[in-house]
Formats: sequence, structure tokens, C-alpha cells
Amino acid sequence: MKYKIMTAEEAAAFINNGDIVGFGGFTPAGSPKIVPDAIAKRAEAAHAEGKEFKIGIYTGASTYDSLDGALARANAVLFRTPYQSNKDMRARINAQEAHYFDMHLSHEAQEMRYGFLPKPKFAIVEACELTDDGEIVPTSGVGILPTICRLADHIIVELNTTTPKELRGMHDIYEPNDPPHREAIPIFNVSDRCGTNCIKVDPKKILAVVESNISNGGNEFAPIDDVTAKIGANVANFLAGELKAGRIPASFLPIQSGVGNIANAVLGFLGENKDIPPFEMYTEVIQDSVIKLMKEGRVKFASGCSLTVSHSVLEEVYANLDFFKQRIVLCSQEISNHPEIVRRLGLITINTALEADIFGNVNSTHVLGTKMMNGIGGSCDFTRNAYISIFTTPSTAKEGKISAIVPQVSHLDQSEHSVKVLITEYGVADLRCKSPIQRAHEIINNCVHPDYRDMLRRYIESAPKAHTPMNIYTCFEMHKAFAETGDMHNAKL
Ligand code: 0RQ
Repeated sequence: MKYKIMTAEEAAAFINNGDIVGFGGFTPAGSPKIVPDAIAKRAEAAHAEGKEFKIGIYTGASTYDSLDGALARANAVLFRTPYQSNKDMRARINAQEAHYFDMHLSHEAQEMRYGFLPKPKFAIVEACELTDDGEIVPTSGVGILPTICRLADHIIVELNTTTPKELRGMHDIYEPNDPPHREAIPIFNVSDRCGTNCIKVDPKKILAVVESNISNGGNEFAPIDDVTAKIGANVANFLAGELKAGRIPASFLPIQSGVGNIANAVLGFLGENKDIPPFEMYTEVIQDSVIKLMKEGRVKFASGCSLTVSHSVLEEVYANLDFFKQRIVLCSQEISNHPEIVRRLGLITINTALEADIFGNVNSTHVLGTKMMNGIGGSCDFTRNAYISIFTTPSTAKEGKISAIVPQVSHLDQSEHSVKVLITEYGVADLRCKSPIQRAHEIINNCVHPDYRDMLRRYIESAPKAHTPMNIYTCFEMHKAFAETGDMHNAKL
């Protein structure tokens, strides 16, 4: 290879205080794993000498701990966008020690190109293959990799030796032109491809190649508990009913599903429900349950921007690449989350709320209105443009002391205009074609935990009669009760 092979420490030495770095990958999949940790150590050494050392960080979404975790622990974060889910990064963000702006994932790459976000000086990306003429083949996650490689002055490649080079062919890399020259993105079916199987860069930009041998596989998913199982069954039964009623075409529509255990479990239930025909996925993260359903013939094809699967499942995919390369495509998040494609393909979107209100507004990001959890991720990209948008949540949190359904959300991510269906373990609230007061009764009767139903009914009765019966004096009484007594049951409503 004609590039300079370096240690992570040697490569990290190029990065200085104030630099802006774009990292490839999406979730731990494809996230660079050893250079970020070496940058964190550089920051710690600088801080020990009383010098400033912080960098601006762009990623696709959440990352491996050695990126967000290490840089947060080293207090080396100038700014951070668009999504994270690391406890140490979260702590820095909530202490106002790292400036975080939460962005729609489909917007990030174009906002860099438009100049709304400062240009990254460095791109640090994970690859399974790098050719002498500058072809970079990503590993199991793409994220913003095509755009940062093009915009950055310098590229550092982590060549991951645990990923087979034969993964080439699973990716579809396409970067749209910017307005006024943007054209239709030619994806008309989930399995369509419109780009190349690698990213092509000027080889002169490649500063260093660092070998890494850390797997992209994650932890196993948690076993399904009773609440999650009921939510999963409610989603599957609702969609089977829509199919029967003719509101979803008989061939079904592609599914987008969010991150985490609930999303993984919901998909499992969809797959098991034999009233639902084999289906396709057009989504951000392809999780374990998709791979299982693919082997069973229940998922026909999945297009996403990462294989966010457990270690054993990733090994299985790599061992059967002939099978999976015919059924999976990995693209950038600009394409996996693109509103044009989401609307055209007619996605059924399933995402998770932290809190929803009785009118159908949803908060997925801010715990009790103030503390950042993870970020909106792609949830708004999908929800706003869905064929039908579903939000799921357990009806309560913190051993029942928090009701996930409140009079008024304490922070707004999705408005009542975009959320069509809300589902908890108690049932389904179908919000379509309903006024705010009708939605309030639908949600209270079908989704709210029984402990909190009468409280929320009293709240509506206390509100002035108006199109949206909101009582501005008491709409945060449940939050106030939790802040003061640690239990929303004590709300004075
Ligand atoms: O707290 O961790 O201290 O126990 O919030 O809640 O029920 O474990 O839910 O892990 O599925 O995450 C919305 C955060 C849900 C996630 C969110 C507390 C609860 C627990 C987590 P503990 P659960 P999950 C596209 C889709 C936004 C991005 C998105 C998310 C913790 O799904 O980040 O949708 N979504 N992307 O106890 C206070 C409440 C609470 C509460 C729960 N009402 N008040 N705390 N908790 N409800 C894909 C991508 O973008 C990658």
C-alpha cells in the first residue's frame, strides 16, 4: 500500500486544539475505534500542562465508547452534533461543558455542504478496504462518510481487519447535488441502488492508515419483558388491522424502525404475525431481529445506513455474505433518511417517545424538559414524511412514578400534526381524523396507565373550553410533583 501506516498515537498527533473532525460510521458500526481514543489521550496530556485542547465533532449518530466516551471523559469536546447516546458525553452536555446541537440526521451532510456548519478539517473513517487509487470501502456503518471525505482537507483511515473485504458490494454511495442543481434521487423501490460501491477520494488527501482489530458487533439485546411484548403485539395487531381494512396495500409497505430494545422487539412481533406478509425495511439501523427475519424469509430486503447488530449476528452476516449481499444495502444517512424517498416509498415508521401529551405531541429527547437523553436522530425525518407514523412508549417510567403521558410535553420534538398513532402496553390510540379533545380521550382511554387516567380527565375538565383544552396554570403539575416529591401520583390535579 502506498500510504503511510501509522500507530493511532502518530495519527492523532495531526489533530490540534480547535480542529473540526468528521467521523465516519453510524452507531458503533463503522465508528473509528482507536484514533479517537488516542486524540483523547492527547487532550489529557495537554490539559495536564494547562493547555486548551478541545475539538469539534461530527458523527453519523452514536458511536463506539472510545469516541464519544473517551473524548467526553477527557473534556475534549468543543461542539458535538447530531446524535449521541453515551453516558459520559450526556453528562458533559448537560453540564454545559460540551455544546451539543441536536439535528435531523438527514440534514447534517447537506448543512456541511451549504456552509451552515463549519467544514471539517479532518475525516477519520473506518474502512474494510482502501485501494492505492483512493477507493474507500466502509465497514458496517456509513453515516456521513461520503461528505466528510469530500469536504475534509485530510483523511485518516482506520483499516478494520475484522471486516472482510468482500463486504464491498453491500454499499450504495450517492451524494446529491446541492440546490439549485438537485435532481430527483432515483430510488423507487427499497432494493434500488443509485450510487457506487465505495467512496472515491484523492489519494493525496490520505494522511495516514491505522490498523484496528476491534469488532463492529455490539452487545446482545435485552430479553423481551412483559411490557415490551405487549407493545410489540399491539403494533403488529394494529398494522394487521390496517391491512385488513385496506388502508395499507395488500403487498404491505416498507418498515422503518427506531433504535433500542423496544424497536428490536416490535420488529420481532411484526415478523411473527402471519397476517402480515413478508415485508421490506427502509430504515437507519438494521438490528438483530431484521437478520433473523431475513433468514426466515419474513423480511425480504433491508436498506439502511448501518448494521447495528450484536457480535454473534455480525459474524453470521460476514460468514454468509453471498446471501446477505443480495438482501441488504448500506447507504449514507442522507439517503436512508431522505424525506423525498420516505414519502415516495410510503414508509410505516415506528419510533419511541420518552413522553407524549394527551394531544399527540411527542418528546423523545429531553428528560423532564431539560436534560438531553440522546437526540432526535432520524425520528423526525421519518415521522413527518411517513405513510403512517407510530410512536411507542411504556405507559410509565421509574417504577410507575412517571407517567409517560402528561397534559403537555415538557419539550417538543414531534408535533400533533405528524404523530398519527400512539401505542403503549395498554393499547392503541389512533389519532387520525380526530380533534384535540377527541385525541385526548382516545389517548387517556387506550394508552395511559390506569393510575393516571382520572388525573388526566380532571385536567381536561379544568381547562377552559377551547379547541385545544389546555390549562396554562396546571399543565406542568405532573412534572412539578415529580420534581418536588419524586412521584407524579402526587400531582395536584
Ligand atoms: O432511564 O436508563 O435511567 O433507566 O429514559 O428509556 O424505556 O429504556 O427506552 O432505551 O428505548 O430509549 C426515546 C431515549 C427511548 C430512544 C429513547 C427514562 C427511562 C430510562 C430510557 P434509565 P427506555 P429506550 C431513528 C430513531 C430518539 C431517536 C430516535 C431515543 C431511559 O428511543 O433516543 O427515535 N429516541 N431515533 O427510565 C423521564 C420520562 C421517561 C424517562 C423514559 N417520561 N421521563 N425519564 N425515561 N421515559 C434511529 C436513530 O436515530 C439512530
